[in-house]
Amino acid sequence: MLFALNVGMIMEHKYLTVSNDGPLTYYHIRHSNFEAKISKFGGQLLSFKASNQKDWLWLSNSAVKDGSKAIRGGVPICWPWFGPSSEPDLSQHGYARLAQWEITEFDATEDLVTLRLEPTFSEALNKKLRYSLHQTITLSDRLEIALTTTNISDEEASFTQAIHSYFSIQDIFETEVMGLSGCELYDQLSKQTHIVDGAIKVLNHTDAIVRTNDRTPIVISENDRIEIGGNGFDSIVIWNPWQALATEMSDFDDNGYRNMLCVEMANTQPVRLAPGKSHTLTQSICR
Ligand code: TA6
Repeated sequence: MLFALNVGMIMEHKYLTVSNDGPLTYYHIRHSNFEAKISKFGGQLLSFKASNQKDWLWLSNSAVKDGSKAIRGGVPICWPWFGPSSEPDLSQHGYARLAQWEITEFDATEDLVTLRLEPTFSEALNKKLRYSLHQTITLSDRLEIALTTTNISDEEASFTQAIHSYFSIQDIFETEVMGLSGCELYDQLSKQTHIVDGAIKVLNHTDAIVRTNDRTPIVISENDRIEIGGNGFDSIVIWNPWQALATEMSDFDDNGYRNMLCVEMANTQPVRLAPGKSHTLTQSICR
C-alpha cells in the first residue's frame, strides 16, 4: 500500500513521528524493516538501522545538539561549497548543514519510505543564492541520499558539495577501503598526490580526496561490509581525524576515531550549471 503526504500535512503518520529535544526537532521513521532518525536542523540523517542490525551511522556522543553548530555525525550535507569558504567569515562546508529543513513529501510502501526534504534559508540568503536544493532520502534494506541542486538564476552558476557520511565501523585498525585502486588520491594534509595501490588503510589522521567519477568504494571492517554507490560525483573523500585532532575537537569523542570513517560522495571541483538546469549527487549504501 502506498501512503503519500504533501507539504504542510506531515506531522504524524503510521511510520513517522516528530519529537523535540531542547531546541532541536527530529523526525523518527519506524518501519517494520528499518528505523531512522533525521534532524530538522541540517536535514541530517543521524541514525539508520535495518532489521535488527546495529546503526549504520556514527554519531558523536559529544555532538552539539543546540543548533549552534553542525551535528557531528550521521550524514551532514555540505552545500553549496565543500571545505573552507572562499569568502572570509563564512563557515566551512556551507549553509545546508546549519539550516532548518522540512519534509515536503513522504511516500511509504510495505518495503520502503521516501522523504523529500527542503531547507529554509534567511530572506537575505535567498536573495543571494543562485540555486535551490532538495534532498531525497530513500530508506529500505538499503539507504540512498540524493541531493538535487537547480540553478534558479539567469546566469551560469557553480557550486561544490559533499554527502559527508560518518559510517560506524567496529575497529579502524581492522578496516580497509577497497575498490579505488588505480585512482588518483590527493592528500589534503601533505598536499601530495599519488595513485592508490590496492586497499586504502586508515592508520592516522586522513583527509584524502580520491578523484573518480565512476569507481565506488567498499569499506571492509572485520565482519562488516559497506558497499557505497553513487552518481553525479567527481571524487570520494575519506576522512578520519585520528586521536590528537579528535581530542582537540570538543564535539568529537576522544576515542571516537576508532569506530568511525567518513566516506563521502563529493564534487570537490565546481559543478557548472546553466540557468534552469539541475544536478543530482547520489550516495547509496548497502551492508
Ligand atoms: O570531509 C573532510 C573534511 O572536509 C575535513 O577537512 C575535516 O575538516 C572534516 O571535513 C570535518 O569538517 P567539520 O567542519 O565538520 O569539522
